Amino acid sequence: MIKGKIRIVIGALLLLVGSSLFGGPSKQSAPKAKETETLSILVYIPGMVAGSPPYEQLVAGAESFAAAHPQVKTKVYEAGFNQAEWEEQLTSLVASGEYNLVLTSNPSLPELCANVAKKFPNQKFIITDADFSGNPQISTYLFNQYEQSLYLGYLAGLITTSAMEHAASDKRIGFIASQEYPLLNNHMVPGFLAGAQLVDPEITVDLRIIGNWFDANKAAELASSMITAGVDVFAVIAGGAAQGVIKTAQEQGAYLVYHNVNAYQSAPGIIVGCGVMEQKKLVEEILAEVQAGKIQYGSSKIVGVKEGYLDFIADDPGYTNFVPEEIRAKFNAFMEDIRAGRISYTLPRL
Ligand code: RBF
Repeated sequence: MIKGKIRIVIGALLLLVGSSLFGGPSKQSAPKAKETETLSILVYIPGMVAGSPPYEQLVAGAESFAAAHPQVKTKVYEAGFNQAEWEEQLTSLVASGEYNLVLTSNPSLPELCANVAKKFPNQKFIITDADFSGNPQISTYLFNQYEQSLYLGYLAGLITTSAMEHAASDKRIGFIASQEYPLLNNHMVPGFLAGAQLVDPEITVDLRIIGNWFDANKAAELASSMITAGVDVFAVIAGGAAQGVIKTAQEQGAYLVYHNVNAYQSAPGIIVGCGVMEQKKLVEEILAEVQAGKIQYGSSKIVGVKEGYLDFIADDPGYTNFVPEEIRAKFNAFMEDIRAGRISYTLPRL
């Protein structure tokens, strides 16, 4: 008994000594030099923040990091929806020389940043939701959207073949997107179809393009004509325009499975499955690495479910109250297989 206690005390002492030796919390340890330097970050939003979950989370991550680190300053710049102006806007912001780092997010940004980088060889760029390597000024992080689309497609497949209230008999699910780009065409739509076809190979995906990231009326019209054509479950990647799809689904009776964010409460019984993309967490971690001087430029990293940056929200009443037990059991088992790496697939090239 006493021997046991002595062991515990010695163990605790060793832990204390160890933690101060190996950089654990200790009153004497001075902050690392890097952490006292000012870090000025331009959070460059290619669009508008409101209504776009990836951008809302990008800003939230940068601002929460800055709030916890007084020497970190952030400036959020909303570039708006005219993509033809983005490069010029970014060039003049970088030309001010005010920012140590440009932090931005979307798959079209690497080429644009590479062009700006050529003119400003000391400027560093971090781009999430993008895949680009080989430029020593740029670091990228890609969410595995094939994987998220695969499991949301599997849920859509279970629903479209079910007896749920709004399920139709056509085995047709829908994907409404703002514009076509490689991540959408090569990862998200194929993943969504592949997931649904794991349930039933006869399921097809009806893909429609809005043409911009803000027109909710156009999105609503597309959704309406798709429902008439037999679509009963939608995925939507459309920023603020997604509201039009949600409204039409509520009015005419159809379901949505939602990428990236918990949206159950905005349409209970209609939005019946939500994925999550941990962009806020990723940004906080990246900025900690930047500040510690550990960030690798020139490289690209892909993150998904296994790494803890994508998942599905299965404990929300928007899911548990509206999706029948039988479907949830099948879907939850599939999600477990995804988490454990038991679902094999080849990630298509972008
Ligand atoms: N997603 C949004 O939520 N809002 C946007 O305004 C937006 N604009 C985009 C513009 C371009 C040119 C591209 C390629 C993607 C855009 N995305 C936008 C998509 C976003 O970056 C991401 O790929 C999807 O949301 C899937 O996670």
